[in-house]
Amino acid sequence: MSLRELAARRGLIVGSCYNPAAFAEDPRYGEVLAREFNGIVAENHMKFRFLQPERGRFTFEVADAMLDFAEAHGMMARGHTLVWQHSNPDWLEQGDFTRAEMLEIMRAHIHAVLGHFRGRIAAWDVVNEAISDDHDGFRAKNIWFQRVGDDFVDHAFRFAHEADPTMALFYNDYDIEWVDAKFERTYRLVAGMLERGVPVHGVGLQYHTRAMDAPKPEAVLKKIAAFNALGLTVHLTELDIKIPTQATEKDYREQAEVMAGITHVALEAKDCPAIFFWGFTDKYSWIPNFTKGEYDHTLPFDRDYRPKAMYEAMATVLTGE
Ligand code: 9MR
Repeated sequence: MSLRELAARRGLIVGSCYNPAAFAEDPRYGEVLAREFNGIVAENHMKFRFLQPERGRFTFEVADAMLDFAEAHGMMARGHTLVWQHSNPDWLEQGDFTRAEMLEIMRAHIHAVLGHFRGRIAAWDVVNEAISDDHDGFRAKNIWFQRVGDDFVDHAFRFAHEADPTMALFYNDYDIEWVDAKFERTYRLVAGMLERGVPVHGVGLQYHTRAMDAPKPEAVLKKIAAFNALGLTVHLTELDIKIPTQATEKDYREQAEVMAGITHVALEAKDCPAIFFWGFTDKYSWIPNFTKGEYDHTLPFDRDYRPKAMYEAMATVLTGE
């Protein structure tokens, strides 16, 4: 049985990000993606610079083609991402805009994008990676924070809710599952939003992790329970599990154990119905490049689309054995 069949029987979505170049150049990519996964998210092509390369000119074609594929194969789609400090077009980065103009750009972008994809996407990462790693509050370098101020996140969620009141709206970030300070900052952010009546419905834990020091399942369960107690759902949104490029059998085994633990977390948590990998084949992972060759082999399939031990570990836990 495929991962998606096993997951569906447990009420879970198991998804992957989508790379249109890989899809175009390698027929096995689409075959395995459709066979094994019931969830999809654009790795890059729903980011601001791809959707609105010039002010007021929107390019939806690549994302639409991905959604056609998703619908043909009964896959749930996540939207990633509306407001972020990276992957913005030059006109936005370099433009000399006032606070009022920035808010109007944010509003117009969110309305156009949510309007265009209405009915085809189940959940949006409205704001991505806004929280600082080393101090309370937002990242100093974020253009939205710099030009709008502390309330930019509230505005983004309000615009998104206005544009599509049925949409599940997520705050998405890395290390929430791992670093206590980042979890606490995220918790304070979303709890504050709820107190202010800002429409937020979920938190995305990206879960870019390393096998050697992955967070303990019990600790992650506690963090998810805290968000669930606020009435928020949790998705694991960008999972990959790094092991050294020169990996040993032991590294693969350790990786499989981490994968089993994460699958248990999603099954046991009150409300954590989705695990999305950041890719599914090691052939197209961002990690080797990003870590300058130090880490690799982060995903359930190897470069020849052979399922690895971490795939089997997930399947076993989903089977309930
Ligand atoms: O994997 C993505 C890579 O191809 C892009 O160059 C990069 C910049 O847009 O974004 C990567 O995806 C990131 C995701 O959007 C947000 N969380 C971290 C991911 C890895 O950097």
